[in-house]
Amino acid sequence: MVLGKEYQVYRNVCPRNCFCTCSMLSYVRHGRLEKVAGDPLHGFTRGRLCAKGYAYVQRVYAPERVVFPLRQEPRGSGNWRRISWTEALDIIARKILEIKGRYGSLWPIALYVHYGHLGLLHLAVEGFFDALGFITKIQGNLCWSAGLEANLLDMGRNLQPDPETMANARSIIIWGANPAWTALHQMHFIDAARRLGALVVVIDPLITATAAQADLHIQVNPGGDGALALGVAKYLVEKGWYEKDFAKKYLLGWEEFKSYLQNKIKYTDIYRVAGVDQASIEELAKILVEHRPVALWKGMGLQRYTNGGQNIRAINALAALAGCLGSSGGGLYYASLQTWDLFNFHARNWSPPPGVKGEHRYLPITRAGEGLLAAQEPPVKFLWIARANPLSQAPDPAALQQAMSNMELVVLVDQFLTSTSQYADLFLPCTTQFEEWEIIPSYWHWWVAINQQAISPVGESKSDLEIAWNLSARLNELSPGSCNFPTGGDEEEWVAAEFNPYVYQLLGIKDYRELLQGPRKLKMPERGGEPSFATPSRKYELYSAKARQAGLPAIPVLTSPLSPPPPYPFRLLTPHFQGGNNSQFLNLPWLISGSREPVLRLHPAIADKLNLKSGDLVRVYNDQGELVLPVLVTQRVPPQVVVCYQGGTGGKINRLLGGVETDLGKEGAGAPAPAYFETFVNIARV
Ligand SMILES: Nc1nc2c(c(=O)[nH]1)N[C@H]1C(S)=C(S)[C@@H](COP(=O)(O)OP(=O)(O)OC[C@H]3O[C@@H](n4cnc5c(=O)[nH]c(N)nc54)[C@H](O)[C@@H]3O)O[C@H]1N2
Ligand SMILES: Nc1nc2c(c(=O)[nH]1)N[C@H]1C(S)=C(S)[C@@H](COP(=O)(O)OP(=O)(O)OC[C@H]3O[C@@H](n4cnc5c(=O)[nH]c(N)nc54)[C@H](O)[C@@H]3O)O[C@H]1N2
Ligand code: SF4
Ligand SMILES: [Mo]
Repeated sequence: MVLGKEYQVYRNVCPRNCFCTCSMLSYVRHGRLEKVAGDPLHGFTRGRLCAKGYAYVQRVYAPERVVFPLRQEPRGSGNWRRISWTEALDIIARKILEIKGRYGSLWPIALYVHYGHLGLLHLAVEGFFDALGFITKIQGNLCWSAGLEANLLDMGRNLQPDPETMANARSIIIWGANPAWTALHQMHFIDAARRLGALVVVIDPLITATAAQADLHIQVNPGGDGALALGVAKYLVEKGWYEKDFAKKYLLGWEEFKSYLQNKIKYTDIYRVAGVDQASIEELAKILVEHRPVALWKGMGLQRYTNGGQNIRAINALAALAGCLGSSGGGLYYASLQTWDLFNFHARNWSPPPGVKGEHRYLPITRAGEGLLAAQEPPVKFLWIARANPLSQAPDPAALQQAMSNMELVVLVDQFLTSTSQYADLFLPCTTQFEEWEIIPSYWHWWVAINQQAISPVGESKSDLEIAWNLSARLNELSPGSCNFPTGGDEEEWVAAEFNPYVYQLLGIKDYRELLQGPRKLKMPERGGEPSFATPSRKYELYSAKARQAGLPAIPVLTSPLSPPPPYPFRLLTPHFQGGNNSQFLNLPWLISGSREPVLRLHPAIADKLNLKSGDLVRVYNDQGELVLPVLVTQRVPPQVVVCYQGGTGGKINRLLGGVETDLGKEGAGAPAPAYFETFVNIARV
């Protein structure tokens, strides 16, 4: 704690699922959070936050924030009444024990967690259920698994260079990401490179805020990126412009891939799938060769297809040929899991009581609703949802809603009555980051900051960790020895328990408390300029035996996304929105005032055909469902596509999404992710 003139100033961290993981200073007076600011000692975010970050005071004290446990009777009625924590925990503990007695198994108990908060202590929810026994788990994530698996197949891990070094690149290829909205602070390093003469290329079907600032924008067809990457690779090979020494030394399957490029794919197919011409292929090839080092960033938007994983593999292969790997200042970016895996995961790693044997039952997240409905012997009767708003964010929410309707007890831990709360029985209010201790690593940059408690919990809210302790205590009162999770503790001590000598060494500190003086940057081990791979062959695997065993193409090959079926001619893209973070923030006045959402963006040619102007209402529909939205006519969207940013419709847009899955994602995440952008709709004036 630092004493300011009038305020007490604390260090907090934004725990949202965001590349930036900003360190923030919170200003507290008379026990009340009055303002937040960026932390100037954080080298990546450099004293700044995004608009959402500055709005946190509104979030903490939002009139609609729920700060007491509630019970809804009957489920779906909206008839919520306040209950005590004692009553809430008693209902839950008794239900767990009763189910266990009835079925002789904990499989009727299901857990759905996601990325609503990225703190390590929040993983206590998983730790608690593991300490209880073997349950049903919703497996995988709704986010990035296709790209993660593609990287694992090719390179054996998900490492990336320090994103601050992007400032030293001479060209930056932003492929299917929109950092001007989704990774705001990375723009500083991109701009720094530009000031030194770097070229910025954006590859995106939409003219995004990032594309609008680029030197070159390639408006690829949705799902056509693999084709584009292979086209550029083919051209590099034909010209002899690829990295020959690198290919010889590091590429497994090089001859096979080279022969594929030279003899098996035709430019005409590439142009058709990618929607680009030869001039764009040559221009990109020249930039890769003439503006080195090249930083190539694969965004998450581009992998949300049935061929998303293959497209990432093709882009990786192009990066390998173009000398991108291991180059100083350049490199391949997607996610940094090496900075994540360093911690102890003390809160998550708990085992069942001694003598309890078995295994968890897993249901893939892409079809969670269907899976929960279909699960038998024993069926699922109890669902705990934390850090997740699946009725807004998951595909096919109708199936999940139905599954929730069939449960005996649904518990939701959140701060607001979200779309998902409609089908919950019990609402347990949780704290915000200002009301708890936490440690929140980044999946992008190399900084680590501490989150200290700045104010008392608002109302009766509790952290997810404290809820887990309290529930374990009640369970053990009712049935001693039934849960192996601790029944109490000190949050700050649990922060300390996440550290180990290696993290301390990388941070250059001896004690976590030193982080109260300011964030520190991890000194990740140098890779000595030599690229290294963690694949079975220890090489970059253009040819992946693992992929082949899984029934997938062994080398990156030309693949197409789905085509629109005749009744639904428009592809619906639902990427991430500037003013929200998934379903969060769009309830706060500052962010609502700056937002036009929800709208359906469409091209003037479609508007002309349907005689629509901005503001007119349309029905957007397909076999899954329908929804009425105002249109926004814009040249920024190509004619075959309509766009509605996700999160802004309270989940209604995801009612149009089915259970289509990405091609990759099982390895690492346990299940593929939804292929969100393989959704087709029609529109009609209302
Ligand atoms: N159509 C479409 N859908 C998508 C996507 C898309 O591109 N298009 N993207 C997908 C992606 S990439 C992602 S990551 C998912 C995100 O899906 P989710 O992770 O489910 O969504 P969020 O809205 O980030 O967070 C869920 C909830 O966590 C709550 N929360 C915040 N802090 C805490 C806490 O401390 N404890 C608890 N228990 N809860 C807390 C928030 O209030 C919020 O209601 O959405 C996916 N959905
Ligand atoms: N403001 C804000 N920031 C966020 C989030 C948020 O909701 N709002 N969410 C966070 C989370 S959970 C995530 S996963 C990340 C996501 O952040 P990003 O990696 O930026 O991913 P998306 O927003 O899904 O999509 C990025 C771009 O991909 C484009 N795209 C769609 N299809 C294709 C394609 O076939 N090829 C190519 N080349 N491009 C395509 C979209 O038009 C979009 O502009 O952002 C994080 N940061
Ligand atoms: S949402 Fe992202 S950019 Fe905004 S304050 Fe949080 S971590 Fe920073
Ligand atoms: Mo995500």
